[in-house]
Amino acid sequence: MPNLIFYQKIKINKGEYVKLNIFSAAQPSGIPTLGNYIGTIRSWNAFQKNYNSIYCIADLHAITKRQNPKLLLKNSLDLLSIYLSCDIDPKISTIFMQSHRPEHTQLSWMLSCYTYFGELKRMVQFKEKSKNNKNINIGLFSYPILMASDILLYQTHKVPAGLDQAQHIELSKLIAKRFNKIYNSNIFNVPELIITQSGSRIMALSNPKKKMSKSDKNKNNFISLLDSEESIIRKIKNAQTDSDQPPVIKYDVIKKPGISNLLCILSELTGKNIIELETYFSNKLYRDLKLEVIHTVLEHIKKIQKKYFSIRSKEKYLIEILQSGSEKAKKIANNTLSKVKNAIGLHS
Ligand code: AQP
Repeated sequence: MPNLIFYQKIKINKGEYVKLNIFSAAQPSGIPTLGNYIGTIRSWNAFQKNYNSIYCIADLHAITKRQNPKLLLKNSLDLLSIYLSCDIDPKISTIFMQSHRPEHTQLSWMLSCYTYFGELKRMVQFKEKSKNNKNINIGLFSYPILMASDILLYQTHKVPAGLDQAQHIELSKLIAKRFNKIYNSNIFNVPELIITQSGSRIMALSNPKKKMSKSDKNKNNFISLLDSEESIIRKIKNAQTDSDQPPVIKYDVIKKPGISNLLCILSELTGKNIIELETYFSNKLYRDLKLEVIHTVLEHIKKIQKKYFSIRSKEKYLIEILQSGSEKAKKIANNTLSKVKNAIGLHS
């Protein structure tokens, strides 16, 4: 985790320090990819030591795409097991399922009355996800408001997420500031995005101009954290590069997107910076770069998988984690929601 900037504490009155709040989430829309891992999940374990950490399984976000009803709970427990295998400790962090806390959808409705149509229309992720999609539902469109609600409910200071979420986090900040200003209050903390230094947008292996996504129909485009060793080797060996002669291993996302993606993966996982890697691979072949990426990816994924399979079989334990996480989340969520309702003039 050498690439992350840490802001550990906040100063409050009379020299007393308190921990900052972190919120992050992933959707149970499939097994997380190497992109999800590098972009965010990998950092959560280190954050939990220094922050009040809240990690959510965003099942309500996942239903913006049709999910198999028989698989949604299974996928959520798979995702929880991945969190635990990445060393998120439920005794330290709050881990819960989004749909278990009704405050998220309640706040989302309220905040949708403070968000403008034009603001949502500008969201790049909506444009990308609605392309070639016959099911362009309103949930897909208003997704960023639910995400803002997730973040703002927990008085979040920092949101570790991939660069693809930057625009959504900017919107969350805008909504928080707008709400605070209208009611002349500090009801919401204004959150900040934390990203890794190299930008942490891992691209699809066979098409490095688009993002690596767990629900990509072409399975060769992503490495799932539960892929077999053979399949990881095959996917990386077949990753798109280019036909430069002699081969040039240089970071250039426009002219060399495939090579840049492999360098980015390697840099993120080893902590070595891109320039260092370029120097190391000068005069080497693309094959050499791929072998190094394979070796490094396997090292990380094998560790996760070793823990995953022993945790995943303990279903009762997993359900208990979610129940107790939901109770912990409830206290903070209720507190914020009451303040919002009071400010608006809604009384129970
Ligand atoms: N390719 C990526 N590179 C770096 N970070 C990424 N993230 C997603 N893809 C990449 C980050 O992973 C976190 C969890 O993402 P998510 O599950 O909430 O949803 P997503 O961003 O829509 O991820 P996918 O894999 O593309 O899911 P599907 O295919 O279901 O839409 C976020 O912090 C995200 O930034």
